Amino acid sequence: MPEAFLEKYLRVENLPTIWCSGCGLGTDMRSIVKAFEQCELDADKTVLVSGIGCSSRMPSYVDTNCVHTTHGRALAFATGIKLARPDLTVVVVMGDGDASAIGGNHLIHACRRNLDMTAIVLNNSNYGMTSGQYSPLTPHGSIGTTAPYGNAEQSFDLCKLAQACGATYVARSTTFHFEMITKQVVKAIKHKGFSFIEVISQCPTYFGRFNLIGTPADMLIDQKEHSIRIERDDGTQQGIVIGEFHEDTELPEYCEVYDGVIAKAKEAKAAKEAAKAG
Ligand SMILES: Cc1ncc(C[n+]2csc(CCOP(=O)(O)OP(=O)(O)O)c2C)c(N)n1
Ligand code: SF4
Repeated sequence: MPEAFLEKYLRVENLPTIWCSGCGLGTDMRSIVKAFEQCELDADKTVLVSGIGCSSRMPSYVDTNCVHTTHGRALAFATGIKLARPDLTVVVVMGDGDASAIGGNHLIHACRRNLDMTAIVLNNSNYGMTSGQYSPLTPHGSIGTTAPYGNAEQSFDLCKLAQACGATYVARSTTFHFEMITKQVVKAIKHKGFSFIEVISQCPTYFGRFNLIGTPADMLIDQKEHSIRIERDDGTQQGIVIGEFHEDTELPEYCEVYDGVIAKAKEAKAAKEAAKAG
């Protein structure tokens, strides 16, 4: 018998998921919908938007309004939804390839606009759905189908990018730290502005297997052992820094700024018409 919050926010009739055994995405989804429950979200006033990829299958299982869009374009769709209906809670889930490669430019501009939405990147270090090609977030030297002798490129810190581009809430967690995911998603949903969360998630089928990390449980232990909480990060250790990196509650939210622009345009039009009339 699933827990009550799962029945409330999941299409239980669509379970089990298509995700491989030991994939992090099931745990990530549970943590995300637990946050929905803690925020007491009205499912009819919530929209979950995704691109294409393993992680982007999440809207098939979440029982809110859902939009499964094109690869790399989830944030563009979400922007349209939020501008048309600012009253809705908009949450976007993307894969690392989706968000940082084909959708990288959308991410930059969504961050700088500070629209009130929550963007969650489920970073499994590769293109899972298309069988393990390297993505911009695949660690240097790792093996992938397109990097059989080791990834020659350097990966980069997506949280630092999001913060530099203007996201007003930025955090990172891992699937191992599943309660931290919920905590951060609650914070992000309640935050008025663009929230960005990266979750390091295991893909045992491709990334784990190619890189000989071991079982899915070994991958979770790896996440645990390589994580450094932001409070204990002195910059000298190698690993995944997790926690809340940035929160700005002062920067105005885009829909509100845009309402101001519309009001000014209407005033200018009325003044012009009045001047014309006499
Ligand atoms: C425009 C476009 N380009 C490429 C594809 C093929 N494609 C489908 S899923 C995917 C990769 C998904 O990887 P990622 O975004 O990291 O998500 P994951 O599957 O790892 O969760 C690609 C390249 C597509 N569907 N549409
Ligand atoms: S391919 Fe990887 S990311 Fe996709 S469902 Fe399987 S384990 Fe998960």
